Amino acid sequence: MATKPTFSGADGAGRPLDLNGVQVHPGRIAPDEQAALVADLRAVAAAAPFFTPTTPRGKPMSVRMTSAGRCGWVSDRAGYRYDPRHPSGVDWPPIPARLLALWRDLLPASRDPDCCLVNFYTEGARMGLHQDRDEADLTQPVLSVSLGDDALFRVGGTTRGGPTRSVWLRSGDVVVLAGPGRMAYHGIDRIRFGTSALLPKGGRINLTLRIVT
Ligand code: MD6
Ligand code: FE
Repeated sequence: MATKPTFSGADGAGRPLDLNGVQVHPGRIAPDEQAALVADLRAVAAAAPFFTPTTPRGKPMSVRMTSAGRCGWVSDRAGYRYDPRHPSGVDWPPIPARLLALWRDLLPASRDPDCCLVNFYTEGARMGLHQDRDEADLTQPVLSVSLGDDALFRVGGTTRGGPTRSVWLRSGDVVVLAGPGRMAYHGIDRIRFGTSALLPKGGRINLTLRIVT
């Protein structure tokens, strides 16, 4: 059973929204800061180019990925894991300072993240319902930033198959998975391609900051 999607800002811009313990902060990042983040990410992608991960069964994922920080997320025939290097063998570039500042602002009690995953969605890309559980300490929060086109974000509970709620994430929205929401199932059902002018060729970028080690 899924309820009708709401808009992230439906409760009034800036007021956090709670979906099964998952916090959505609508419009947390101002437009000029979003543009600066995109410039930071161009530098990340120049050092560590986007690649198409494959599932352990060999199926290419619809999302392209890269990472920044001490480790990055990779997936191939050997399985899902964090790895200290990009598939090409180079180190991942550092996490942009602007993202560390955002993390410290929203999560002052946590130590700094050591990994930033960068997911790129073009038209038709999606991400199936999943839990974030590849990190060593599952009590540490995960923070995500949405940039570019609108995305339909679905959040369930901590078991698969239960009721879910959906919300449209827009450019500049921040999502925090912490406390009771840390192990909630979540995913992206679809992208509304061309809804944002932030990325010149359209699409959506999602950044997730985590403490992996
Ligand atoms: C996405 N987000 O927004 C997918 N994971 O493209 C995630 O998988 C996610 O938004 C952990 C914490 C926050 C998230
Ligand atoms: Fe996730």
